[in-house]
Amino acid sequence: MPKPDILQIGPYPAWDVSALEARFTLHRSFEAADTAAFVRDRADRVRGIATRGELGAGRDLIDALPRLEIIAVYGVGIDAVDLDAARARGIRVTNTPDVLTRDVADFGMAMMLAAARGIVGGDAWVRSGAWADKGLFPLRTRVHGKAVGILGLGRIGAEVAHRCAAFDMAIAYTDLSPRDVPGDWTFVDDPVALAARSDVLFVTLTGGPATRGIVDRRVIEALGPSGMLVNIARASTVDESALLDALEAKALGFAALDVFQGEPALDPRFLALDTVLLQPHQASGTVETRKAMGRLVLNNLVAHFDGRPLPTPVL
Ligand code: 8YV
Repeated sequence: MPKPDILQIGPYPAWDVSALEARFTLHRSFEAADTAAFVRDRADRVRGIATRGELGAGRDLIDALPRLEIIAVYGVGIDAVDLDAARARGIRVTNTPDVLTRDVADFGMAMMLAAARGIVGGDAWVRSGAWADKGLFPLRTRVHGKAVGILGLGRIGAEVAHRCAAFDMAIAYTDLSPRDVPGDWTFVDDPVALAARSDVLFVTLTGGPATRGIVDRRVIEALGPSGMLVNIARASTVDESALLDALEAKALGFAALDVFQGEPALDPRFLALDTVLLQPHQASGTVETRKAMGRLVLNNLVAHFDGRPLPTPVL
């Protein structure tokens, strides 16, 4: 049996590439000088797409592949996949839920702690000699005991909330409806009201049209000059120009961000601010989790082409 042809549209670690190549013929479109021509040349063969959460698969790509059967996403977010286009053609879609949840939550906590306590600036203070030259590092803000708001109490949001509980933070959350949670977690049905009562607001929403721009100017202003926004979800959930305006005007205290519109080419206005912590979309980026994500991509593709049930189907 010939190996099925898979279009790989973003980079994976070497261990995933070799595991995939043992079962499939990989066509690495992200390395091609002319991506459209590369895809066109293989359109009559490609039966699967292996993609990444932030890259997904848009309608143009799906339409360009008449033999496409499955899209395997290396990531939990499927907002960049055109699900309508896939559904209309009966194309299966898989993602990598659960395996990354706790790493993403850990990273959100690390961002909050680093931002509040000036960990990155403190390191620079030591390395630059400022400690010896200028003296003590400026005082920063406490985390424990503060009020945290969790915008989106899904798997990742709940893990963030449990971690915040261990830091004695008062927990409130907004979701479509109240969830089955510990008795001292408060449901707040409006994001503006959630932001107004929070010192730290975590964005843990799924991406996509339903959550686009939920963190708007009103939410950001309600969080206020001493508030901190932590986004470990998708940039689309935040009105980024309102966020930049508020940071520049000091109407928002701080933003710790792992995701950006148009990433990796983020808005240069971010770089001029000292009230941001900027991270390269790496919340799930541990060897352990990425290996588990890669295994799920492989296992979903293999199951599909073997005619077995998919381990983690979306469609
Ligand atoms: C990954 C993500 O960094 O899971 C997601 O949706 O955005 C991240 O975990 C990304 O998918 C890797 O491509």
